[in-house]
Amino acid sequence: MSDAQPYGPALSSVDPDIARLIDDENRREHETMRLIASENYASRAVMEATGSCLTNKYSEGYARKRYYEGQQVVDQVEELAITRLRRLFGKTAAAGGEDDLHVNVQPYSGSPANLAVYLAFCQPGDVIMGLGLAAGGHLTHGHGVSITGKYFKSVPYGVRKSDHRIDMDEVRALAKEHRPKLLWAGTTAYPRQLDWAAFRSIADEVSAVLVADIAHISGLVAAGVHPSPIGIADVVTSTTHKTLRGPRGGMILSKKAHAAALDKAVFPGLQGGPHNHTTAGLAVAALEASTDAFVAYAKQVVENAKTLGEELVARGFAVTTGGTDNHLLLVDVTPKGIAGKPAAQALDKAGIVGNYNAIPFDPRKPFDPSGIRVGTPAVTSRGMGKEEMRMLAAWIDRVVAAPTDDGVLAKVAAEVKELCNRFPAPGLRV
Ligand code: DSN
Repeated sequence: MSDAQPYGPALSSVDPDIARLIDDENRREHETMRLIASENYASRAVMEATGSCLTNKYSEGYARKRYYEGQQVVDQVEELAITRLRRLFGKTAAAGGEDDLHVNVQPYSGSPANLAVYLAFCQPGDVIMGLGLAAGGHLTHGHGVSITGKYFKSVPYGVRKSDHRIDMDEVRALAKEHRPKLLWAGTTAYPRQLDWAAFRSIADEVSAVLVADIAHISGLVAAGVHPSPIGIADVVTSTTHKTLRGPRGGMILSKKAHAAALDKAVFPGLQGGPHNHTTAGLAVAALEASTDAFVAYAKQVVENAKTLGEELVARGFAVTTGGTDNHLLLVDVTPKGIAGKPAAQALDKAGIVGNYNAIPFDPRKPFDPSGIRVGTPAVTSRGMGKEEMRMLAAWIDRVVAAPTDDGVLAKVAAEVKELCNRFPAPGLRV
């Protein structure tokens, strides 16, 4: 069956334009150092599952309780994904293990997963708290431009000016003053570990629901490289495609007491039919993440980020908090006489793809900030290590020193491509 050719004409003959664009993207992903901290390379196995006939099936409801017939196979796919994720994350639990772990694999991505949490626990106007976007938080943790900042009363907490770390004393003081219904613990641009126990005790003091959003670090948590909030937070949300290296999707893991409310919030509260092809890809990713090879990968992600940080600091860059405990670095490039946006744009031309990013207390505007965010999940998936991180830091240094010199950018791009040719990326056609 798996050796059979798909029935019907190939994409390249039906739609040569899209086929060509996919080829172009395949080439771009192969030839560049991908440093966007939220990106990765899903394996060929994950992509095969994601690009399968499961995309054809509607399955509103949950396994064994659907609103459409024909669920003989899809129920098994969803149950297998859940079983694997409960095992994977259950073993990281501080308490309760997999026995007190409920998993919903249906959220379309991280933002819908987070919206489902609001729907399950909050009423419009309720107070919620999360790390402010400018300090490294996520839009859906209450930012003003997000529905979560419009429908709820958002009280953001920040990081300390002295060391750019989350100020748990401030979190406690704000929580006691504002009595949030929900307390978010989660980040998108924060290079340090989160203290789940400290968040738990603050949530308990004010009777808040504690939600850990581990979208960026779920692969590190699964591998035991970052402390786990499972068994500590009431609810844990995540995307599935970042360090976890699965398909583009979302999931919610919670204590069993919250299972019914969260399931109801995802469907029928927020979504229609689940994306079964994504669920299958997630099941494959959970299997892959349960291997020793994945644990070694996750350790190397952190090692690579540390090495890259040290090498950048040695070259005169300012790295917020002085380094990293996880997969990313927030780098203030202004000491090198350049702002974040032109630096990121010049690096992109040189085949080094990150994103410009505000640093905490950034004196510059969000569209033209002081920093860049770089992460090591994708380059580590290619098998790159310490030596390649040293080369990367040297290239970054050369590029920011000559951001408008097309000759320098082209030379670095050629060297980057040469290195990338030696490290084929999972899932890509070579
Ligand atoms: N867009 C993701 C990131 O880059 O961090 C967060 O959702």
